[in-house]
Amino acid sequence: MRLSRYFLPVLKEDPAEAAIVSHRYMLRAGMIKQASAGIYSWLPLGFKILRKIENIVHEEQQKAGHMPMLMPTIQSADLWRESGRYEDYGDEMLRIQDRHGRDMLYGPTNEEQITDTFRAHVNSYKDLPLTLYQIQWKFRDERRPRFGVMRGREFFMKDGYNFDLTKEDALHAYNRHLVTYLRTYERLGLQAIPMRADGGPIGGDYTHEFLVLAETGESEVFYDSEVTDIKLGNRDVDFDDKAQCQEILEEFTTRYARTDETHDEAIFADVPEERRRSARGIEVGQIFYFGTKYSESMNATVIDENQKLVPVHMGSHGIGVSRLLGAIIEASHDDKGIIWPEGVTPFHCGIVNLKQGDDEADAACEGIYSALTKAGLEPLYDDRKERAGGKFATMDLIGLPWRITVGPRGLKNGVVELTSRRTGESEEMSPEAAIAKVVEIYANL
Ligand code: 5CA
Repeated sequence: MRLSRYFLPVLKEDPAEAAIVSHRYMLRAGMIKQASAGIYSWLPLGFKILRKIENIVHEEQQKAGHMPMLMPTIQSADLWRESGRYEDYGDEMLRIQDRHGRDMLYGPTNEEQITDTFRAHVNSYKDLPLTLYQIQWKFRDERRPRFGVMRGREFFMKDGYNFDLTKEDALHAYNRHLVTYLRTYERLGLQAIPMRADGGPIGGDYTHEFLVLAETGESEVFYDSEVTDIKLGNRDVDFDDKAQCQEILEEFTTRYARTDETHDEAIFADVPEERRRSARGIEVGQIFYFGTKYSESMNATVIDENQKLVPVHMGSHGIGVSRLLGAIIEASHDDKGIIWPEGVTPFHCGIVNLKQGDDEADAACEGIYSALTKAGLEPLYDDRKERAGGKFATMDLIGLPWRITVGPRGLKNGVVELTSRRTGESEEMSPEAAIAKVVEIYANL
């Protein structure tokens, strides 16, 4: 992409309404535009990152055998009356009437809708286990939408639902989700710690939230500092192996880590004092096992091996996909702007031409641009007739992890400059060497 043709409405000034850094940078970098309180348009740069995160979420779900589908955003109130949640959900639910006076709602989550799909098509234990998921917009009429995409009213969520014959199988589905979530967050360059939490309006008392530690987080959390040393890494996981998934769950959840909803001072006191931490965190996901809560009220039953009709065991599992953009920025930025991890960066490498219009500099930039493109990467070439300072400021703000700077002076010596956004370190090398290095960085991801 050439910046001269891209829609990147960068703001020079800090927007007054943005109280935290991620919101400020998302507005300044032209990623989002507020449409109304807690509701945003996603401009090309923001949309590109949203799609990248979405793709990583899809990949990790499908590795575990979970099947993507898509449900509507507008749901019938009658389904929610069956489960009893139509009244229970309260003011967060956006209630709508259609032209025939029928009660509808904009889905804040989809347990009822998926249970209705399940009961229409599945009757036998032979069709289990089954895990379906979607990535779809949700609406919750939050009392205090704030911090941009962090607490939106309209937001993008991955929501997955498992259907199992037994509690044991459903807990295996829970463990599978825990493992896929850990992997997903690690690929996004985040450490998200699973913590015991509260079921809230979804229900169930067995639930973990995934928290990214950040001062601006909305949740108060308490944990044993040892939990921050554990990584999933690239270990091989067999998602059919119940014992292995259970072991991973235990590895990540045995040490004390709880949100304030379930925090227990007496148990926390058993953690050695030097490892006791309290901090703030951003909730980027939550997994639930709630047994037969929905299947009983909505008659989602199957015939078991003994020809007996039994309600299925269920859980639901959510990732805040749009919130993740904010969480990544909170975890990865400096005073000049965003620093995208390589796994989600909107463009792989920036190319800055210090003297647009200089034949040699233009030709070198074009050469780098086409070589990176041919290697399957997406560079962003700042080909505007701007001053170098302005070009650097834009690149730093939008946070591409790598930048190649090309100018007539360097070219005289046969070199360009390759700069890491994270460390700020620059290295001079031939254009070919810079291209090869960038290609190698992404090949190793
Ligand atoms: N049905 C379950 C799991 S599919 C569910 O709705 N869980 S949830 O309520 O915990 O939401 C899942 C994730 O969505 C949360 O962990 C959070 O990361 C994200 N989320 C929730 N509310 C908002 C909001 N107002 N703005 C942005 N993201 C949100």
